[in-house]
Amino acid sequence: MFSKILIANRGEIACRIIQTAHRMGIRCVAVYSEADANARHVAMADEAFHIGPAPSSESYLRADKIIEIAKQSGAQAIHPGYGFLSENTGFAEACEANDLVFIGPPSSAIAAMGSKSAAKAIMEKAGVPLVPGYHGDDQSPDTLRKEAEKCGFPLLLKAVAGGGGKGMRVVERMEDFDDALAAAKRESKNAFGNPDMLIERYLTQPRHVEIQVFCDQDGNGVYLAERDCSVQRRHQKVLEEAPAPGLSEETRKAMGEAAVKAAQAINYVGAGTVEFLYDVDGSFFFMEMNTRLQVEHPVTEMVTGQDLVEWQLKVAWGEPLPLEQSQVKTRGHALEARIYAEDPDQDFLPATGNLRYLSTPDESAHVRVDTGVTEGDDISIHYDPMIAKLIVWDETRDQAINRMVQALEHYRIAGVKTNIRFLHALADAQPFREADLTTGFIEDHRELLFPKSRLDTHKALVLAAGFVLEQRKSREVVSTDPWSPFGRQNSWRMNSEYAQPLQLQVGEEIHDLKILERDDRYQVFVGDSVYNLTARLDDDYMQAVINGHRISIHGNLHNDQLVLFYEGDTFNCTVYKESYGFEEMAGEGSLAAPMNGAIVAVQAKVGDQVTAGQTLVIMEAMKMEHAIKAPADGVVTEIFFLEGDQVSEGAELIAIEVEDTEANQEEAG
Ligand code: MV4
Repeated sequence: MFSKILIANRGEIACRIIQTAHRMGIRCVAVYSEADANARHVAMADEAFHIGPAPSSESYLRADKIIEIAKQSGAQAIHPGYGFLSENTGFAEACEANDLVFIGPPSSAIAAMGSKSAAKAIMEKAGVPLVPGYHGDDQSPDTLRKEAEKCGFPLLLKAVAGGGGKGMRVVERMEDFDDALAAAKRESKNAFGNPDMLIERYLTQPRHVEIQVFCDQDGNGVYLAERDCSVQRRHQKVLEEAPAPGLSEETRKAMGEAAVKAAQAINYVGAGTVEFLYDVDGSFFFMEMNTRLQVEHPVTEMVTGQDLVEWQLKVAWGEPLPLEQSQVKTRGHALEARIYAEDPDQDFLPATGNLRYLSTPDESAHVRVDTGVTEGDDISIHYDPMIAKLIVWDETRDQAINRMVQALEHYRIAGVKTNIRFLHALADAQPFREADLTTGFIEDHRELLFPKSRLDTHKALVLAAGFVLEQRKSREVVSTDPWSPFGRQNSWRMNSEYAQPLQLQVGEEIHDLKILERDDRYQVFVGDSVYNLTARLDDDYMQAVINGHRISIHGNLHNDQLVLFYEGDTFNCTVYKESYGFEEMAGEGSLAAPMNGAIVAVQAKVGDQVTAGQTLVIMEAMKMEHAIKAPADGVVTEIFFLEGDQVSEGAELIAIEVEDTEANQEEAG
């Protein structure tokens, strides 16, 4: 077996590969870009080499540098992971030319699947079912028109050079064909430098079912069950599972055998995936072959009990396949959810930021977390926004779904927007439980996937108040002067009892709360309602009782940003400075940027008299505007930024000299 390999990748897949390699006693060399100097994959590796600046084109795609490092470090093989150089024929060849084993198929097999029409021709010859249509070289409009008539409508024009959903166009009737063809050719010429098209009958309700195949260097091949990856968004997989619900044993076997034939037709070696369109009537058709280990491979591992990276290493070393077909067994059901840094409420706009709080579900035989990040890491614009893969297993699909729902509730992230709540709604949606799967699942069930919060606003505000007060108490510095009015920072006089105001901003809305505290019990006034609250905070875990209803939640308060986690949902609010205490407000006031963003407007100038709550600056971050308000009455003494400037979280924006007025005294002390 190899004694040392290089991993030409980053993130979760680099970590995943290192984990198995280490278990097998293999040393691992990592490579990293400037942005990844402290990344988890670098920390896990035995040694690591810096390969360039953050952009992948200057780092993880630098085949030349990577090969040089492999040779210099004494690595015998390179594992490319997925993405980056994994399906690059030039890289596979360069490895070979430098006496390095490429842990993947021969470059000829990668090349054979590069063209859709060539791939279809190979598959047709091998007897793998194809969607009826045309994949010939004659691209004259007349021929294509005749083929379209033969195929029938609706049909799909696919770019020969396309892939992953790019360069496709549905044509509903012959009258539209000429225009659609011209447009599709133009697009494909621009996008891929090749205008050639193939024609297929358009399946309107297909599922994406793919077979995991493996071949060794002696030409033996097996399939390791299938995965259903129908739940996608813009050709990005979101939820994957194994086995595919409702697939008959005969179909599974036929599909598996077709996939092995497909792989053997191109002299495949290693891990590969043959994707099929699976139609409502149970028929299936070859779609594409992916010549790499895939993101969703863990669901196959969970149901087969096999380690696919171990298989890859063994096959690359020249060993035969660990199992024969008859020995491949599956048990139970596995699901994988991809946790992305993105904002589902803003059309899944990729999100960036710092993972200031990260708590993952406990791992067990039922729950697995594949990730490349740790708390405190930045999610940058440079790479794929996937934060982690959450994988669960149980005896039945229904139980596995329950596991997934629960595990998502235990996956807590603050600092970066994620799709966790969306995944929670998806996994818990009735049509998903009923395995009503098609590639249109997300579009067809939008109304279920963006649910209203499970917490009513008042309860959330009361919990937020409890969290803020309890955390403040736990961090309170006891004043050395027993007579100081600040000996208890959180005490204010109101109606002759000790009370304090607390301002919480949720979205655009500011909520003014008043809190009375007596013997470790609080009375929280929100609007016209009063809530009795007791709360106990243990680090990030709060047990609260609100009017007799016990609620246990986790939370994170960082500067003035509070996030509460509740049943897979988050409640976010800004805690206003003035409630921090008079001491902090006295003399020089300050206003800090609550997040990275741009200054959109400055609504005050030096010397202005401003009043508490008045908007002074408007910031924009992630396409949302945020008002920065005066914490107290005072005079603006300095403005540190201009409109249009970019500022980072915590940067002081404006200085205010707070007046020692009646109003401020009333507010604060
Ligand atoms: C299709 C199809 C319907 N009919 N081909 C999309 C990605 C590319 N690999 C092939 N794709 C499709 N090909 C025929 N003849 C529907 C899709 C398709 C799809 C396939 C799998 C998963 C998600 C999808 C989403 C939209 C369309």
